[in-house]
Amino acid sequence: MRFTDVMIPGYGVISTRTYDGTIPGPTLRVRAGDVLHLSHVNGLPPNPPSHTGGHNVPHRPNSFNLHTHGMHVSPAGHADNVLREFAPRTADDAAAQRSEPRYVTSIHVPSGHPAGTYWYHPHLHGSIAEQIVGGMAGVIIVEGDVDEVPEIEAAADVVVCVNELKLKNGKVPAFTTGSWVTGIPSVFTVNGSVNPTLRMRPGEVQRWRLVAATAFTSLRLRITPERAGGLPLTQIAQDGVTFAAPVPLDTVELAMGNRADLLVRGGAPGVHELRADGVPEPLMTIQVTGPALKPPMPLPVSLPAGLPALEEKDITGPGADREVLFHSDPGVFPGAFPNAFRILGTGATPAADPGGDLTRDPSYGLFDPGHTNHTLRLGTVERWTIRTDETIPAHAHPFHLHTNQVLLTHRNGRRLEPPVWHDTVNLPGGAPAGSVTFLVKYEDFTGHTIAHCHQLHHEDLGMMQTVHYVTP
Ligand SMILES: [Cu+2]
Repeated sequence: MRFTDVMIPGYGVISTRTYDGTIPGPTLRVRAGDVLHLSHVNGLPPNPPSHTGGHNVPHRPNSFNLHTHGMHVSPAGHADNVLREFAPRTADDAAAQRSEPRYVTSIHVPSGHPAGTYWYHPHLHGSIAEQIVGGMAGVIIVEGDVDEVPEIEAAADVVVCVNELKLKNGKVPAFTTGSWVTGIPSVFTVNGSVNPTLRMRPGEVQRWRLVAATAFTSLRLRITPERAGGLPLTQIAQDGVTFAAPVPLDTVELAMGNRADLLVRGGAPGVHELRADGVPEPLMTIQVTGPALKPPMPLPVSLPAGLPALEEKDITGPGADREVLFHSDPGVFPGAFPNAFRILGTGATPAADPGGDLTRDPSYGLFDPGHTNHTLRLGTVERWTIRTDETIPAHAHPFHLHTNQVLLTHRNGRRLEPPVWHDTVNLPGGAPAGSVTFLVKYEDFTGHTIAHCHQLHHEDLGMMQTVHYVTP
C-alpha cells in the first residue's frame, strides 16, 4: 500500500493510496479449503501527530488492516481481524531510512464456504472512509459449485467493481471536517475507469459480479433504455450466496458493501447504459454488437443454493431477540465533527453520565473498543430487528455484521418470500424510516469483531459495536 499516481480513463491522473498501484486492487481468487496468504507492506508516510477529540473522529489515515467483507472466516489472530493495526513507519523510522513495515494475513477458507463474490478493504477505525474513497478496495472470488452450472460456466465471468472516489485537484482531501462528505461530489468508476464500454453479442449471456465498493452512496442500478427485450437481468446471488433459483428483475439495489451476481443477456444490437439513480453519469456503457448467437445462450432454471435457509422455529429460546436502533444527533459536539451517529437498543454502549444530557454524551451509543456490546454464542440462532429513526432522507445506514451471514426475512415489516442471505442490509432514512429483521446462526469461529454502519463516515465517527463470538 502506497501513494501512487493512477490513470483513471475518462477522468485523469490522480494521486492516491492504492493496493499494488491499481484501482480496484487485484482480484483474488480462492476456493473453499484454501488458505489465503497475504503480505502487506505499509509504504505510506508516517501518520500525522496525534489528534484531539477521542477515537471516534478520523485519525491514523496511513495505518490500515484487512477485512474480507462477507466471508465466513475467523475474525481472530492473523485472519479477518479488523482490530489489528498495520502502522506505517514513524517519522524517526523514515528519517533513519528504516525499511517499510510488513504485516501478514493468513485466512483459512473453510470447506463448504459458499462460492461467490466477496470483496476486501481496509477496516481500521478512524481511517476507513478516507482510504476507501481513495480507491482501496478489491474483489475476492470464491470459486465453486455455482461456476459448474453449465449455463453459468458458458457465460463470460465479468467483474463489475464500482468504486466511489472523493477527489479535489486529483487527490483525496484529508478528512478534517464533518462537511467533507457532502462538499465533494463522488466520482464513480467501474473497474478503474469512468464509464468504460463493455461489449456483448446478441443472444450472449454474461455473468456480471456487481460489487458496490462504495463508502457513502447506495446504488439503485438499472439498464437504460428499458424497452422490452433490451438487456434482461437475472439475479443469481446476493452478497456471495447463490440463490436456490434465478430471479428476473429490472433494478438492483446495492447498499455500500453489497454484491449481486447477475446473468445478463444481450438483445438486439444497440447501446445501453448501466445507470444508478441520482448519479448523473452512466457507470458503464454496454454495446450489443456482432453476429447473433443462434440459438441464444440459455439461462439456468435451478441453482445450487449457497446456504440452507433458517426459520423462526430455529430461534434458540427466549432472549434471542435483539432490537437495535440507528439514531443520529446532529450538532451536539464541539469541534469539526459535531454529529453523533449512535447505535442504541440491545447492548448499546452506556452513557458516561447516565443522569446527564444523553444527546451530548460522548459515550452513549458510540463505539467503545473496551466494551462488548453483543456476546453471541456459537450454535445459537437469533433474530435481530434493526430500525432507524433517521429523518434525513440522504442518510442510509447499511447494517453490516462481520463473520456470519444473516438471512433477511422482513423489510419494513413485510415478509420477503423467499428470505435472502445478506452480509450488509440497507436501512433507508426518510419518512417513514426503515426497519429490517433477520435471522442469524453464529457458527464455527470465536473471537472479537464488530457490527457497524457501512456508511463509512458514520463508522469512523463511532456508529459501530463490538461483538464477541464465544463457545456455548
Ligand atoms: Cu450510518
